[in-house]
Amino acid sequence: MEKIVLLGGGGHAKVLIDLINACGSYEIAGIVDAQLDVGVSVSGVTVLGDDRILSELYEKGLINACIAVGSVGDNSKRKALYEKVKNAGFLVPALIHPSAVISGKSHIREGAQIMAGAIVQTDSIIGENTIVNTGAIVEHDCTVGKHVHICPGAALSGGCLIGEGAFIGAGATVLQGIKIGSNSIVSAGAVVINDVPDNAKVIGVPAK
Ligand code: JB3
Repeated sequence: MEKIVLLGGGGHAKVLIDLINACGSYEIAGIVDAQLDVGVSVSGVTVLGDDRILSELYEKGLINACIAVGSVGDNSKRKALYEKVKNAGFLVPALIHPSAVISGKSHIREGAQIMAGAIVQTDSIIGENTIVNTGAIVEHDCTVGKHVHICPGAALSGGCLIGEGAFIGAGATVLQGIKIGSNSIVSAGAVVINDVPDNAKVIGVPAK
């Protein structure tokens, strides 16, 4: 079984450890995380060191990486880590929980993370390094860009366009055909009925 290293050893990492173990597709070699002591166990996975050891791991043949740092509002850290490991030659496989429902006509790009109970419907695209978190719904014909976070329980109706780096908060709803600009934030529980420009933040019902 191929090995994979996780970047980050916090709450998001624990969810991913559970996902990877449920999939049985990779053996988790360990975690790199500067804030955790070497040898500490996170959900049974050992901390190996910090990001400085990634090149050494790669040279030893560990070529798969997982961006296990989550995001709350700002996806730039995830984007930076993804680009860093890609530039170092790592593969960043898409990870899909076995309980997720993924249409055979959807497209899940490299590094995307589809958590337990999530649904991705037909003809939708999930961009590189994007999280579709627990129980989130991406309806038909959506295009979700790179480095996006669709938080737990959020729902995108049909035909939505989500820009790179956008953050769709927990339980938010985006109506049919709505465009959410890049790096914008839709707050938890918001109901979006109009397009949102780049770098904006909207809250409430209806979202403003
Ligand atoms: O809301 C949900 C369902 N999950 C949240 C997730 C999406 O984001 C979760 O509740 C948290 O809000 C957050 O999870 P995350 O990122 O695991 O948060 P935290 O528990 O703070 O752990 C982040 C870990 O990443 C810390 O141990 C940091 O030291 C580590 N970290 C930060 N920057 C890094 C880096 N690790 C590496 N390897 N490299 C970094 O640059």
